[in-house]
Amino acid sequence: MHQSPLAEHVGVEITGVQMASLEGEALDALKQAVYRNGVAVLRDQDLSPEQHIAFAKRWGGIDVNPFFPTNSGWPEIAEVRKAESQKNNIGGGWHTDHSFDQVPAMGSILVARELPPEGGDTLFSSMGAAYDALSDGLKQTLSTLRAVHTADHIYQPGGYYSQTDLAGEMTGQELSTRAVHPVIIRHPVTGRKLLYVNGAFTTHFEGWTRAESLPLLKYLYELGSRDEFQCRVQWQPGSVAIWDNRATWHLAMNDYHGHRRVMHRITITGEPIGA
Ligand SMILES: O=C(O)CCC(=O)C(=O)O
Ligand SMILES: [Fe+2]
Repeated sequence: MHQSPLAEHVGVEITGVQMASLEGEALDALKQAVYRNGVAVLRDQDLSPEQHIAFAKRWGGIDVNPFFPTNSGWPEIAEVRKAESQKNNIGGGWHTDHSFDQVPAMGSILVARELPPEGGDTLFSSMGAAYDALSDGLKQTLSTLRAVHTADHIYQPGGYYSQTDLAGEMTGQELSTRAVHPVIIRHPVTGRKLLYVNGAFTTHFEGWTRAESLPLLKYLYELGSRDEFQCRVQWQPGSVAIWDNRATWHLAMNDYHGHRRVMHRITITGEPIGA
């Protein structure tokens, strides 16, 4: 297995690996690469949906996302799709998946299925680097805070995603999501300290009003999205990205209007997170 960094703080490209047959020590090495680099990109994988599911099961449990269309034909696979006629995309703002769950998903395995002729890259940002860049004073203050996360404003009828491909799935759905997490968490495997708020799902600090929380949250959202903490994944047919939701944010670029893009996502079960 050969690893080469995608950027200074986040992302690694891995070659010399076929995921379909990966197990044992080689699988453990790939897991470590994901935990330490936040996201790993593997090229030329030619993974069938069945192999995608089997790989995810070898990694750990699968979280089936109740919000996404499962019209890929496999209930374990969420189809992340933008049609030619759509304007908004899924994941178009900086976020980390499932932070609104009290035990958030570990991460996802995203397989490129249909790509636009150009564009449609995915950006990742390092929450370890964002934490490290804080002053000692702000680190200290944030270490005493917890934040509330919800997805109700996004997934409920009339929410932001009603303009994406998820719309049909969401109609009439009564969903309420809420979790409270420390603002600074420790990575459950590496022990690295990480900033754990995100602009999509974190609404306020526990015990603070939203108005009081917003200025500081906005500062943290700006910090976390600085160019120097990012890497860019350019998809090719056969590309697969595996990311860690605790260690990174991600953003799907929405710069290919008029073209279709289809990705297959499997979300891997996580473990309790804490300070
Ligand atoms: O389509 C992408 O590149 C990523 C979309 C996203 O946010 C996700 O699958 O979690
Ligand atoms: Fe996402």
